[in-house]
Amino acid sequence: MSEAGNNQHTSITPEVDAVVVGAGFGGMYMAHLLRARRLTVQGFERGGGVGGTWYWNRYPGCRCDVESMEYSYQFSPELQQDWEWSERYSAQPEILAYAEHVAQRFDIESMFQFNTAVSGAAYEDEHHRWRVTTEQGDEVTARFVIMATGCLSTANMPDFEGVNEFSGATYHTGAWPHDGVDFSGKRVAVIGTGSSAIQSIPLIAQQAASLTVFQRTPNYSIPAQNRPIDQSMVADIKANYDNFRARNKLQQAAFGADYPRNMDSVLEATPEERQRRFEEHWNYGGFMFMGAFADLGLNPEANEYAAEFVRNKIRGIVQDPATAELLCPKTVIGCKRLCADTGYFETYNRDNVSLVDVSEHPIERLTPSGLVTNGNEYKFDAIVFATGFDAMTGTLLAMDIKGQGGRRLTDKWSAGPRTYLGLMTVGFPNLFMMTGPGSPSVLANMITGVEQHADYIDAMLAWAAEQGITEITPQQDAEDEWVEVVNMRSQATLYPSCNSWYLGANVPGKPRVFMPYIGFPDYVTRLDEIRAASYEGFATA
Ligand code: N01
Repeated sequence: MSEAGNNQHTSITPEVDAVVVGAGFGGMYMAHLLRARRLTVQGFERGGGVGGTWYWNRYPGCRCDVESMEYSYQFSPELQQDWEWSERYSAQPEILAYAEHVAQRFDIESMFQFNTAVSGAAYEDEHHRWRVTTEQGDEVTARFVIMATGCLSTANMPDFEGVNEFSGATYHTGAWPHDGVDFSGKRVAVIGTGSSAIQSIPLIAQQAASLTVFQRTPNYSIPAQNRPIDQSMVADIKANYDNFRARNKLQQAAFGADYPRNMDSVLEATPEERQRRFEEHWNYGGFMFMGAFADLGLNPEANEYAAEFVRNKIRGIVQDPATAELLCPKTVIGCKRLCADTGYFETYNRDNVSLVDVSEHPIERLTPSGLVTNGNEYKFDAIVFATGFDAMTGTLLAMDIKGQGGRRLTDKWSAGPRTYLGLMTVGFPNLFMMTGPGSPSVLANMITGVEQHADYIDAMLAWAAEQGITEITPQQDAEDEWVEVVNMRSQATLYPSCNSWYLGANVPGKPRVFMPYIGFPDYVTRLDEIRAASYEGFATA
């Protein structure tokens, strides 16, 4: 169905077995599985169509930096064989087209009501059911609620003074206009230098009269080395896709099994070998730069070799030495999410592009004609907020979720999210989160992650039905222990050493807690053990 076809506010089923919130890759597959088991499903989706993150993020240059042959569903061998990707890394329109194809092929849209944002969910203790309400005034009761609401789905909009005074156009990369934006002849500002900025800046610069980038923290970026997909590689993978998937699931991040990766220490390599290896991985492109040596993510001394290699690349690319130095990150490489780009640093050699450092003098306010930092006013026709997301918890906490005894999720998580397995939280029975905080989620291939979660939840509900169970909730000690495990795994890495969104550090006032679980294979093993032990750590009624 086209997006226009989804704009009708259709009638909903008032009492169902399961409500699924979100029609991104997670919600689509979850709803498909539940229906196959003959459960009644009511889906709600805030957007006008399927695709989740790929529905909203339509900014120029938006593409996935997990390779196309890996960033796709694996539940249907036929789908896997039929779909053709055109580039090594797929661009947003192609991924959205894939999501729409899946929705049509498996008749998924009929289960969802679109343009409908869930505003609250309250657990009714006496009936063991959830009452789910929407901003549009719908009300549904369900035994189970599955929050497939995405990890990066609530925009982080800085609360600048005068934010509504600017008379030009403003955009957030995560809510880009569907018809695109024509920046021709315009003076444009981009605020932020994360992945979204790094992908969009080169293209905005080609179109705009002038582009000024406001940078608070520089970021490491490796050339994506994107290109048309290699058809012989596609044929090889398709000839044995199951084996390819299985090997990828054994990787820490559930992708990259065939990428070059080395198991030795950079500290033991000669200077020539270090340089050669880093060059090789830079030329390979993208995330796998960090596979040049085994200890880059673990040891600060080792990490500094990789960091300095990238800084030297920036110094070699960017002609103005002062700009180059401003673009050189000082933090640990890989601590914030590594970016992959096409011509990002080169863009600063253009005459129409300038960089303003706001690390010491933050943006003070917006004015009718632009913005002010360090006492200077910069004038623009358009401002792009590439300022990221209230990650992992933002969307869940924006809904009014009330569990047993009317306890609010916002109160329970006031000092940071607490879950068992990133799937459930004590006091909120029968409410599941897909790729919730405490699961590998954003540190793994997201489509592999949502499929694993959907399969797990589906199996758990089938088991509950067989056992005559109507209520499932984690046990307190199991949740406490899991929170510790997630925390300890992050402490063994360099992740806690910088202000990343993994820690909630990008949102003023958000508790500083490392949210994802590091290591997809260990996670899957642990969940399989728990299932084999009749869902150990869960209480049932
Ligand atoms: O957001 P970000 P993003 N004043 O949070 C700055 C995924 N993704 O949308 O670093 C000035 O990374 C902020 O500065 P600082 C991917 O997981 C994937 O770019 O906090 N600046 C930062 O520079 C990614 O990591 C893909 O100091 C302010 C920027 O805004 C995640 O989404 C593509 C500010 C935000 O960067 C988020 O990426 C795109 C302020 N008040 C995204 N507030 C691919 O797969 C914030 N900033 C390719």
